[in-house]
Amino acid sequence: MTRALLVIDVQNDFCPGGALAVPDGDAIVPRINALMEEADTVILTQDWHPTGHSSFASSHEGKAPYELISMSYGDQVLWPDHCIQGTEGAAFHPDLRADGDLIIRKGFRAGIDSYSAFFENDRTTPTGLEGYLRTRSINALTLVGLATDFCVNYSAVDAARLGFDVHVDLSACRAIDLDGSLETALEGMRQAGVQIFE
Ligand code: VGL
Ligand code: ZN
Repeated sequence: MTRALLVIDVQNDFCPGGALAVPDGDAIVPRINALMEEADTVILTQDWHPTGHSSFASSHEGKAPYELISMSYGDQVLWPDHCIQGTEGAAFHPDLRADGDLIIRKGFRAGIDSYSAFFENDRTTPTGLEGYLRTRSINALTLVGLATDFCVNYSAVDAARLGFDVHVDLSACRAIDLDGSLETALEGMRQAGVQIFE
């Protein structure tokens, strides 16, 4: 098996002090750095939104962050403005050894969000990551990063559906946990065949 490490969205806006801070989000950085040192291939993702992105509550009259709206591609949680292209909030955490082999940016189309590293939230528009992995004969992935219940979850489930052998290392993940979303995510990942390590 040829395994790669997939580091999801370890960006300032998801860390304490950021626009969409995940509790304890920065605590995973040392562990991820150690995992990177051992990995043969490291892929990082970066949430990368234009201003006025449709996943921002501020783009919808009368809507507040964490409300749900219905988009053409399905339900969408509305978020505070975050990870705007080129801003400090969108940069990797300064202590992260962000020297991976590939950086995938996602969520850059104004009208659609992209939690997964593989597909936008319509679950069909590809990011190109699958092709990258296949052409390099990578068939196994270990996922770490932020947030467990959103971007890690969607990426892990898509990877498992695409036939990759998928591990999620929870010691190097942190969750947002909106209304039980962490439990739902863990259950969904297990059902998709993802192996979860505490
Ligand atoms: C994420 C919410 C909005 C994530 C990204 O990285 O989990 N969550 N954008
Ligand atoms: Zn986002």
